[in-house]
Amino acid sequence: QFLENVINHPDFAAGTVTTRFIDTTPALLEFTKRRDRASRLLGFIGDVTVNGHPEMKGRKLPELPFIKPLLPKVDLAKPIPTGSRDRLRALGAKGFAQWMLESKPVLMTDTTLRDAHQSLFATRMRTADMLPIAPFYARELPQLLSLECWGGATFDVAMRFLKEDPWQRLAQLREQVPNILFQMLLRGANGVGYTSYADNVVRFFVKQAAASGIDLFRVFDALNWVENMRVSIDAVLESGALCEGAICYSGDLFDPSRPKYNLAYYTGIARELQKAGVHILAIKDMAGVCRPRAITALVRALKEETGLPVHFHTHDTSGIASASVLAAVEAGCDAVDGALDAMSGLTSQPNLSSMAAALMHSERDPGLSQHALHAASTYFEGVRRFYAPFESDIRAGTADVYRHEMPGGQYTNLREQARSLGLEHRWTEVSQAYADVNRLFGDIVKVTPTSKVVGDMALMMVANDLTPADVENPSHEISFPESVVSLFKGELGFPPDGFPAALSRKVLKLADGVAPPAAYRPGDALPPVDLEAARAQAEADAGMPLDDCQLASALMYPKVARDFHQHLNTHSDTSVLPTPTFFYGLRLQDEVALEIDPGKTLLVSLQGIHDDEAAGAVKVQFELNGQSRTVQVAKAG
Ligand code: 3PY
Ligand code: ZN
Repeated sequence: QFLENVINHPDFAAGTVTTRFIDTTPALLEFTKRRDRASRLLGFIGDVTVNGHPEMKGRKLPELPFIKPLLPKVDLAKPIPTGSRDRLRALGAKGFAQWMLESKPVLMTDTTLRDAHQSLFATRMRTADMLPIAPFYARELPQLLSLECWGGATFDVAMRFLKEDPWQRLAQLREQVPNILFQMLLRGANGVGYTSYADNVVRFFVKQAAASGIDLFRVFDALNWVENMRVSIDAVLESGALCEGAICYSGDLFDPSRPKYNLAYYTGIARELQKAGVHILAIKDMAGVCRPRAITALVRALKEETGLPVHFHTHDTSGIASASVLAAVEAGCDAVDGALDAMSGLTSQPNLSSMAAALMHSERDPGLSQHALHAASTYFEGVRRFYAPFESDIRAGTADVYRHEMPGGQYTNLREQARSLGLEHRWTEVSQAYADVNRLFGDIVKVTPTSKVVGDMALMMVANDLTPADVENPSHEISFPESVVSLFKGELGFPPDGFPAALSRKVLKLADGVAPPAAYRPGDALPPVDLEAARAQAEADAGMPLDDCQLASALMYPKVARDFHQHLNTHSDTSVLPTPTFFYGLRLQDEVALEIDPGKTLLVSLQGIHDDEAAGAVKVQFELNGQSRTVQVAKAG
């Protein structure tokens, strides 16, 4: 092919080339590189077609082919209207917060691209399904406060399971949506991971995220410990982005039997966050247990106490979360979260479009086009079908959430973990164990990563048929999950009242009378990471040079990033595959167009599959841009 390129090149044909022709005509090599990428992609598609996608193993496959998601028409020639991002640029972060306070219309954040799919189908939405609708958002929904599209579990899942680069997703979305704020969820000292990171790693990560296009950081701490949020808050403030300090909601404001989570608890945190310099307060109701009466009291109290704008986030696991959102709006809440119809409800956010409709013609009408919301939702209705195997089989809201208090974003992931341990049929026991573990741990805030620790312990108890009494019994030997030991050592920080002393002693194997660790900030115990040494190591692992964003990935998830880079080396960038091809391969005569570089498209169709019994392999025959190509695929055992 390379020789063919040389021969066919117009300069060569015209006889005007010198001996430096190859060196000075990089397009020749580009073509060869592209061809190499094409072979690697065909290898990947062939493998998935013959052996299935490893992620689909044991799952119920949907009916194929899919109906193509209905993409609303968008006039790309139409100028992009100004939006919240332009306003932030004009006013700066403090001015923007002031504008939020003055805005009569309630401001709305659409979580479809982050929390909604995290909470409905284990964070599996691929970039390929986000990009096509992005220009529509920019042109038809510029009144949105923000698009929550990054952070939380999306960072890890993108690399680990979807084999795509979260930074590339951010850059590609940013290119399409220059006018609406991009919002991310940052787990404070835990970054976008499940452990505590050195302060300089957290700072480095925030710096890259802000430089790559995040405008609004929602920062929380899994134990509501503001001291542990300070490094990330400072890094966000330094970047010039909007800093939203989140208060995680637990318990019930009006339950006299659980006075720990009373109004004074929340207003105290709000005051500390304000002192730390946040521009906005978020009430982060990760499980969806904040009842309408509670949110009314909370919004009023937080606004009165701090004068900061308040942003309410909840989940619809109970089926009645929109009542709380509307109550929040009524109480003067400045901004609220929701997800587009097709991506709302159940463990996801309540329905943004319906809430917007409910507020129409009121003083707080958010001014969003119902027509545009509906069109965008119709697109996601089609997209969601691709991910059916990742959905859990819940059909209705349930008041049970008030008992187990499992975050919506964790629900489908924990069910996934239960499935992989063969415990899915014992899900009711798992959710009861989850509530039991919370009580054993001293009624803690449960949100990533503390919720993962509670989930790990619950799974362990069910797998080993352990009761809460067994766990508490000092003479019943138990092998606690590593994450539980780490929690009790304080590696994720400490709740204000500490962990229960007796259980701490048991988990940490301390002798009677020995005091459990006193509170300390985990970041103080972690030496700064030598970033350039880490880059050298990560580059050696990856077998390629890494930029600052890729280094940030490797700092958060060394092994996941290494595996991801190996995937890139083997298969090239599979994020260019349409989702049905990525997860389900091709069927005979299926044809897909893969844009591997801007304007460079490969047309691939499947022509035949032939068993080569003797070789224990399968020959998969494709047509690639009109030419026949065969790849040999080893048959999985
Ligand atoms: C996350 O940290 O991923 C969450 O969604 C917490 O609610
Ligand atoms: Zn959430």
